[in-house]
Amino acid sequence: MTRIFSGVKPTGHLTLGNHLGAVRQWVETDQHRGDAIFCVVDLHALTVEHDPARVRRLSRQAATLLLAAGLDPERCTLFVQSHVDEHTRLAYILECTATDGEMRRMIQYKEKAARERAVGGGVRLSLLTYPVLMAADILAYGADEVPVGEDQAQHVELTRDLAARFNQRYGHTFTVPRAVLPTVAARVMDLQDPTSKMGKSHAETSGIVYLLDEAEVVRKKIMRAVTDSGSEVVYDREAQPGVANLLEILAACRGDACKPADLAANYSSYGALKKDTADAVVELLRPVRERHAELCADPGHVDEVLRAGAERARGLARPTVDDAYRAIGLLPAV
Ligand code: AQP
Repeated sequence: MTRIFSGVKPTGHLTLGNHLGAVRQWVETDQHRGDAIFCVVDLHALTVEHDPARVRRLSRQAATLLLAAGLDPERCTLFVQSHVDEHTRLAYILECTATDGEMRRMIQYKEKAARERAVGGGVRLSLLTYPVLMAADILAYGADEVPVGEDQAQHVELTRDLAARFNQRYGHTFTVPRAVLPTVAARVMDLQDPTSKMGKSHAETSGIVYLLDEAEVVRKKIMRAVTDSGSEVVYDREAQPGVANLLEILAACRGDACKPADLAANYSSYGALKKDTADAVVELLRPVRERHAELCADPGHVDEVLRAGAERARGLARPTVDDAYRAIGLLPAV
């Protein structure tokens, strides 16, 4: 059975980008077709300036939202990264396999380090090494596939390199995984700045649709989306990034067979496109918000899902991590 692993980090409230780029595939496809493991990767949220109480709150909210979006604990494993020590145990071993040059080439590191420097903060060492922890998250479970948005593809590529290098040096230990990107909306852009990714930790929030935004807020944000200087609706990511972003969002809401370029032919004005996109997003998110409210009324259920998920995850990860310790030359504990 295909083993699937992916995660979401509690650095902010989950966005439409997280949903269309990753979570929806987990819910609609991945949990039905393989042994799917999903994780709230809370350790990754400590790599930038953070508020401890907020990270704790957002970790619970992320887990609750994943269940609200439709992850079914009978069909998949859901847990919090810091509840399973194997991730950090393996990360150190992989740090001994990676080079600092590889880490410094990571696009997210360059962007986030620049952001931290711009606000006068130091850059945490963990921001540099975070892709190695992500590799450990994936390799500990022998994942074959990693369903992610486009922004994470480079990190999965690094994971593949590290797994292959370790196997070649120390003997076959890890499955070499592959990234699986959605066919549309692999990179949902900010509605106010359609040349930047819609990111949950961005300070300026008017271009970001959050899964928990009220319907009216969602409508307002989409109706005010920056469009382009022409008036024709065409799908061209370079020349018309704002319109292309709306077409991708609408196509993704309508389903896999729907293509942004085909949709463009139905519109002669930006206003009509925005209205249909707003309607589609509101309908997509309505059940998620409703289910989230129900789950918030039953926190014991979420706790139990996370406890059982961590227990299963530990059992799966431990043998692989023990193998890696032995292979790299560490004396097994007796
Ligand atoms: N804008 C996006 N479009 C498509 N997919 C996206 N993802 C994130 N943003 C978009 C995908 O969502 C999954 C979970 O993301 P993450 O929690 O690992 O965070 P991230 O990739 O670093 O992006 P965020 O959500 O914008 O967080 P911050 O602002 O903290 O960097 C991943 O599969 C990701 O590709």
